[in-house]
Amino acid sequence: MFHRILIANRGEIALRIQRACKDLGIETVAVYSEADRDSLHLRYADHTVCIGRAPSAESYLNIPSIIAAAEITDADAIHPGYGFLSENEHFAEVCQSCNIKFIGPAASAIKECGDKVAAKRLALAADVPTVPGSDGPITSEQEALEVARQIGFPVLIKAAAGGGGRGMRIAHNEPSLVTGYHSARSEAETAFKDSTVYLEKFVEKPRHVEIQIMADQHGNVVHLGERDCSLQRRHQKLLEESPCPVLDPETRQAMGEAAVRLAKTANYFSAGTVEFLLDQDKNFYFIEINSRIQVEHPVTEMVTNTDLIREMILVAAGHRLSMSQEDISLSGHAIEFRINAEDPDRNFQPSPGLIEKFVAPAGPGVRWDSHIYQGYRVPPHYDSMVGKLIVHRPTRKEAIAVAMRALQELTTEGITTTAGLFQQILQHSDFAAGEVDTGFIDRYFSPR
Ligand code: MV4
Repeated sequence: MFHRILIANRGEIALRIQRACKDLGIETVAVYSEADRDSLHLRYADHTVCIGRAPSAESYLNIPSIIAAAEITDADAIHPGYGFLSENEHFAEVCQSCNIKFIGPAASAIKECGDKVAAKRLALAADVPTVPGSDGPITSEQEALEVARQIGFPVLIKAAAGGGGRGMRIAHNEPSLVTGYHSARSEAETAFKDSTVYLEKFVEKPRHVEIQIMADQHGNVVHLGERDCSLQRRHQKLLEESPCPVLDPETRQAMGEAAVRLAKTANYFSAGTVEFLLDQDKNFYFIEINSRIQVEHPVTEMVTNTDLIREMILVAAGHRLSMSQEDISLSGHAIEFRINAEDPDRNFQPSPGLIEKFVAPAGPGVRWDSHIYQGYRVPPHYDSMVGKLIVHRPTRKEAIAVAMRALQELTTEGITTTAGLFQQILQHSDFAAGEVDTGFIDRYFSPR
């Protein structure tokens, strides 16, 4: 087993990984930027190393600094968390060549998942349903028009290096397809230095349902049910829940098995997420694989009674999965609320600053994953998430009731958060009925 793990991240996930390390009896190294000197994850770490200035590019994305920190402190593994270097195949390779275990999938798997066209080919090879479309890169206006005539409008033009909605264009007719083809390519070239695009039929009002998988280095793969992440604003998830309120057991099993087939075809190990679109007729289509632990992993931990970070560490050390598919069952309903330091009444403008008064939510059915405390100053340099409230109860209705109570308990004076918005959402009749698709927030909660 590892002796000492360096956590190449900040905020709540740095703390979450540190807790898993402590529970396993593994020492931790916290790295931090100059803006994070007062961060909670430093206080509990066995070793701390400053890796650079406030901007991420000079600290949490600075590969030489992070590797040097691992070498100085004699860490034998690095957990990247989510964001930052977590899906950087080059970083995974550098770790390997420095004899430091990267706690995540193989660099080759990160690369394959990062290329949406390659990932879609994998899905086709694994007999996993995909959205009708080009099944490969589109290289000319002519080709785009031919595919669109075959599958019918509306279509989506997507960047192969994209994900999270960047470099995406919708086209309802041939002229807008030609325009969209060129603008998607140039946006992708600017954003990713890769102008490769592909084409898909546009699925109307889909739900975003993703399957959590976990795999070891001995070929064992399990799925841990789904998360419904349909409640998003501009491709930013606001809340996630498990199970999906509208998924029947047969579809759940079919999606789970599809995700496992895909992971096996890719020789994937570690934690991963297979994203699907669920259409209004309950058909599911593969869209992307995320080769990292995700922000929303706690909802899966709550309903499956597992510790995914612990499992990731064990699997990276070469252990076999601690569970088989038969051991995994879903119990109750969990919802996660991303508490962001943002003002929903000012177009979600960031609201960093000093937290003058803080009280954490607690009590039955409540989990609070956060790095903030009274007197902490939320720095303006990073993403605005200051905590995750996770509720878990036997039924969705009870989970919503506990969430209302917990959101009222949460006190963060000095900064504005999204907690108030969630109280409004929870009272919406469509949400209570589980009737949300990816357009819900823009329909009801965005200023026009
Ligand atoms: C789609 C789609 C409809 N049809 N693909 C957005 C980000 C990326 N992960 C995939 N996305 C979508 N792909 C087809 N063929 C609609 C979306 C989409 C979306 C997906 C999940 C959650 C929120 C969304 C908001 C807008 C569009």
